[in-house]
Amino acid sequence: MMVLWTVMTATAQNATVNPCGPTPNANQLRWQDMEMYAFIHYSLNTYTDQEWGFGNEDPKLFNPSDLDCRQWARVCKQAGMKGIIFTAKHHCGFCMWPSAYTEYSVKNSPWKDGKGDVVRELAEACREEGLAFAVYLSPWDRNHPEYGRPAYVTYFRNQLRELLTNYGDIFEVWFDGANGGDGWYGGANETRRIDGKTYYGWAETFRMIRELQPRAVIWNDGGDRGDLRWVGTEAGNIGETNWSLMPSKGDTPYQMLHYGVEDGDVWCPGETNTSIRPGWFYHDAENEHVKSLSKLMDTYYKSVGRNSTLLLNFPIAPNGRIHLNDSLRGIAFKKMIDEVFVNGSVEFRVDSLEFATALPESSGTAAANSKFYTLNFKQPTSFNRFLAEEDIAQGQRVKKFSLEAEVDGQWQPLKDALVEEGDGLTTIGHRRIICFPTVTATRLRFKVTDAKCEPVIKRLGVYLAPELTADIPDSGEKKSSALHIFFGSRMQMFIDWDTEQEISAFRYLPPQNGQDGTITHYTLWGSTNWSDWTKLASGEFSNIVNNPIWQTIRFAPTKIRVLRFEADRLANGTRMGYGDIEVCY
Ligand code: FUL
Repeated sequence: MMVLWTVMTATAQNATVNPCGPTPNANQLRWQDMEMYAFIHYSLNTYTDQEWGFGNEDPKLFNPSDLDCRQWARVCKQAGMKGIIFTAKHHCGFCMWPSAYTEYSVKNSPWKDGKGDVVRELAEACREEGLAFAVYLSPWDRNHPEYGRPAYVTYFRNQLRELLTNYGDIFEVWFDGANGGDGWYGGANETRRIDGKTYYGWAETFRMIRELQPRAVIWNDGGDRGDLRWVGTEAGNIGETNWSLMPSKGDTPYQMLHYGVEDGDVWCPGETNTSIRPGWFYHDAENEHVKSLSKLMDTYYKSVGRNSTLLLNFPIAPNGRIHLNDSLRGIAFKKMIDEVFVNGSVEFRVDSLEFATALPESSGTAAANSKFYTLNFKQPTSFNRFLAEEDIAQGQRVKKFSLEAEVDGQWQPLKDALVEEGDGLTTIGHRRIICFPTVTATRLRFKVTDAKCEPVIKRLGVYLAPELTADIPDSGEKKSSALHIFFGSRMQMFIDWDTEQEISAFRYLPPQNGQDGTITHYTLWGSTNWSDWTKLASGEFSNIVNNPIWQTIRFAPTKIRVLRFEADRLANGTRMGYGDIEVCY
């Protein structure tokens, strides 16, 4: 009897719950529509070649020769970014604005004789360029003596109040979840552990943000649920099944962050954050590793194309500007997005059928929760991208769909080529983009086969994206990952192929974290059979220790199946090392 009562009570309560699931609020809708916005990482780390400062770095190191926030804003705008989130304070605690609550800020740097304020300059530059502005304020502070104690939380909120009152509208507040433990902490030089969920008193901090910046969204992964969530990785992708829902309480393991939760009880969409280069901060050694256009497009499809926003980081170089390699690549990225989604747009006429009969009998889904669209092309038309958007103001309703192209009178199923398992045709949300090899078809069928309740499809699109050719410099990932490399001895490396290759150059990047294993003198051999070896080149890598950049050895094009690279002399250490290797064909 008791059990029955409980069930009945639950049903009665559920009757008031929206069967289509939670919906976004106005701030979340506005934020989602921004689609892409930039992160800017800039701090003392830029001058110490670090990713995380310890908190004892000298403020005098901050002295850019040419700091130009307008250049940042212009580059970001041309790269298609709708706003900028700035690291006002990173983990090292150094404040990029002259906070009244600490001496550890730009006011004690030589830049502008201590009278400068990077946050102000950037907020103004964003306003001039029509970009939204936002702040990253690291909760972890490796400089502050009181970190870990209640006094620091007051300090943190005081700083937040400065940022939220003195710099105009803020569209997002970003609280990094990292709490590494050790730090300088006013000279204590110790490890301090806190509980990220309870220490910072998020509820009170959120209340303050709502009061001071009622239109801002809150990013948080360290405690109370914010308005949006991290996606569990900084690699630049979110799950192909990405629900903008989360449980309102409890821990958020990777699976939840990456895929969202279909039955979550709060709207908490994913924001995909990644950097245009390997690190978040600028490092000279990464100038050749700015992500390729194909990598950036892949990131776009795996973030914006998967119901997420993209937060793309541009680090600032020591001179105070975005490096040319990053700005050119960022601008090329936006051009390529337009090339696909503006110039590559394919015309069609759509027939929509809210069908009962057309439903596959096996689906078992209520007809009202299914929809069936046929996209008709005037003549056989080539395309390789499909886009669908739900009206998320009414919730994220679609669970599953199918796609079929009519090629030479035959219907062929299409699948998402960017997923490894299954067809990837799950959930839509704000925007879903499906990539597949080019097909030439007369019609395309899009069926919503399962949904929480009646799907509300806002937009459909079909596009022909250009092939990204190999001559677009690829970096971000190691070039050597495409090679089969193994060592014959401490001073001898082999690279072999299944078939003969005509090669014309060999490139060597020395180890980037110190000199150990850096080769100063080399000999390069080639063979087609492992027994007869031809010397391709030998010589010296000049100045490689002081300037450990890519070295290129060119020679007459030669057909080989195996390459032998010998270290004749090392700068340091007893074993040859490398940062990366490339072979040019
Ligand atoms: C991480 C931080 O530790 C990195 O330094 C960077 O700021 C990134 C955006 O978030 O958790």
